[in-house]
Amino acid sequence: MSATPFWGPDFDALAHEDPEIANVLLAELRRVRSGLQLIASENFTSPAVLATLGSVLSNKYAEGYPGKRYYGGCAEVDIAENIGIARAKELFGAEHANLQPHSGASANIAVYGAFTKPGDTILAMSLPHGGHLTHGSKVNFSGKWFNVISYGVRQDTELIDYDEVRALAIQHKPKMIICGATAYPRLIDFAAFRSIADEVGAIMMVDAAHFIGLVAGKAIPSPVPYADVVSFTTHKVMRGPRGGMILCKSEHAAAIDKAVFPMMQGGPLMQAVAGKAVALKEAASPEYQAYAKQVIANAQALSAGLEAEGMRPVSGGTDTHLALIDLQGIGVNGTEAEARCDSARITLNKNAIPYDPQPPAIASGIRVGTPAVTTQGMGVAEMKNIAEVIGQAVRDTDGSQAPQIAERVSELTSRFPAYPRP
Ligand code: DSN
Repeated sequence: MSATPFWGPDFDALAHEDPEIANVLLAELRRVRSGLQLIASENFTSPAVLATLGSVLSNKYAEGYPGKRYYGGCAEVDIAENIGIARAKELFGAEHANLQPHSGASANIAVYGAFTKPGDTILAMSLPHGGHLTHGSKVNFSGKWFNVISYGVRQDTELIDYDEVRALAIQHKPKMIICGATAYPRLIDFAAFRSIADEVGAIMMVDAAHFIGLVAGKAIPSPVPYADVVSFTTHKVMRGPRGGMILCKSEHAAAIDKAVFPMMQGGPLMQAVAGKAVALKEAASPEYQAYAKQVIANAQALSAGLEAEGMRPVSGGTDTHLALIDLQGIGVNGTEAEARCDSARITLNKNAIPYDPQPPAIASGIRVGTPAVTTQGMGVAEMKNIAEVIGQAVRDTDGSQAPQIAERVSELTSRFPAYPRP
């Protein structure tokens, strides 16, 4: 299909009209091309997805749902949203899909809105053990408006303590039980959560933001058959636009749709809804399935490589796209490690580890993820190199090694460029 007369992303127009912001775009492109992006929640979305995000769909108000909008002129965006909904249901085997949440946090607020009211009891994983802000943190709406009971991981295994989850559920009778995490490297036993939820009559919500891309690629088991509702973001392993999505059983469809709009949001971002549709098509391909498997193989190789460098993987390794690394054994904290890696153009984040003696702003660990480097085409051999350069960087107390480490990083990124030039 011809690109003309398409009115799409026009960098020259931006550079002419607003060189300051154009320079930010260029500098960010240079940054990601010249360094290693190991933030577990980031990825490089495809040019096709980027094209939808920079399109005229950004202009359209479309409050409501396809065929039931509060604005005229929605015929074209209806097509995009209907295609996206159909693709989501097909890819995940879901009974209902809502593509409108602006983000993962927005999706979660909508789930709370559909199933609970302020003051209700919620059972969710604690943030210091790998949960998420919206799972009951005191500084978040969830912790302020709900009676949150938290479960965590066992100190000896660093795995979710399902006995504790069950005991807390029986004791507190939560309205909703949430599973899903941001810094838990292992698979979650959805059948166990279903059984606990059934035992106490709770709604089972899975926040699958981190791992839904691995589910889409059929690389790990799906929560969809077990959960009442599954919320997630579309920009992590899934490689779509920044945004949220919700899947649920048919019986909850009306409640979820009403909670997303009009309870929690107004007009959807139709450029993002269309971008989600594109990403869902990409995620249904055999190439994406191979990618999802490689993401895990790479995370396992990176985790093992970091262990060989003297850093301890929490829970002994990973089944997913991320590893949580305890740095206490090498006498470095998470903040120091993050800054030292940054100086060598390795981007990762400090992260609390379970039972962390340090406050979250310092943290004893780092979290590394492989979605972005795998999109660049790197494999297990490169993960060994990356583990070595991280090992060098975190011990580089005075920054004297940074240029030499950055040189090794450049060697890798030049062989596997992000957004290669055509
Ligand atoms: N902030 C995201 C992450 O990095 O895991 C989760 O929302």
